[in-house]
Amino acid sequence: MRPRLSVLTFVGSLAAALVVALVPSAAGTAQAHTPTSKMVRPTVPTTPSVNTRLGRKRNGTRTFRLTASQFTQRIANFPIKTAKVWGYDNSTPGPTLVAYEGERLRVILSNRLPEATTIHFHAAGAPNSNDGVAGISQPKPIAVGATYTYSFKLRRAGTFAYHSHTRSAVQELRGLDGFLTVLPRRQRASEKVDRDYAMALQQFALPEEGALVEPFPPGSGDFPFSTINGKTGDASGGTLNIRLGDRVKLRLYNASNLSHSMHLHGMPFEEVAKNGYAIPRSARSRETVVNLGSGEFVDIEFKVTRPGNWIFHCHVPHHTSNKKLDGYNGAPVGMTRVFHTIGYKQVSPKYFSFEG
Ligand SMILES: [Cu+2]
Repeated sequence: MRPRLSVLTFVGSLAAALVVALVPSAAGTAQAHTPTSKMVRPTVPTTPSVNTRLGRKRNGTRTFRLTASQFTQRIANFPIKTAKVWGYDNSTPGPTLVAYEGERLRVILSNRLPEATTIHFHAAGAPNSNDGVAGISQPKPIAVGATYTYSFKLRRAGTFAYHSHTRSAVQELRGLDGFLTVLPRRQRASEKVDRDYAMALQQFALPEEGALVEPFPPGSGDFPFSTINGKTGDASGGTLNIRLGDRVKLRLYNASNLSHSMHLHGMPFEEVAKNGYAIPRSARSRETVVNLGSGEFVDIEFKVTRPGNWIFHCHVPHHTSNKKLDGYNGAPVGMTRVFHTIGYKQVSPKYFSFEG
């Protein structure tokens, strides 16, 4: 598509009519006070600690192959390191699938779990035949060892998910979920972000090092390991590095059993989309905390206006500890990430190597 500028011009002093004209960008006149409508390709999101897949595109269909299985994942540095989880391609959350509006999505799932499963594509507009609800829209779930193909058209852009819809209480809470992000082919340059991060909120209970995740822990809602993208803050590997002036998007997905009040330090943000639909600009406001109930999605955006090491964390106090324990010198762990503005002093590496 050819880049264009919208030019607002006052025509005639009597009429003072407002005329919106489209001219080639080469003309370059009188655009200083007008919003640009130049169209650009959107930033492809990254999912810290998790792979991003663009799949294989052929004749308008984008194909992804996934294998569901049980495996061991590093989720924390203390007081345990690893858990047996269920996920896709040896990752929980599974790889982030990135596709573009208007494409046909094809997902070929191989089931190497110890039990039958299905995939549901949350809020992505699948027809009922591909809705993946065991016993209802998919009467026969995918048997152990079998392969099954889902396919449907992605009619609109948004932040969505894929997750098991078979024995959800067990399979989702053991980790069978991931992002499906559908991007517009082009967007206004003024709406493009510099950084685009996807963050899945999960919680795990397990009795001991390396144990299988327990979906029904004793006590009500006692999930002692709260994670973003399958890792507590201490095990996240380092800061997320951003620059002053950047516009940053966070795509949040609550894949856990409980609600999370996500709070950003240092700068306000705006909710720009909720549960797969954009929020019009006129309805946005500055915020510092956003609560996500189970299964909710919120895209937030902020402009990096202040240098520092700013944490982004769940404000439920229990969710910033690892099984009731704090991090290095009392730092928050659990459902926490650290944004570092490049050029500012570094966070102590001891935060990321602390083992209790
Ligand atoms: Cu929380």
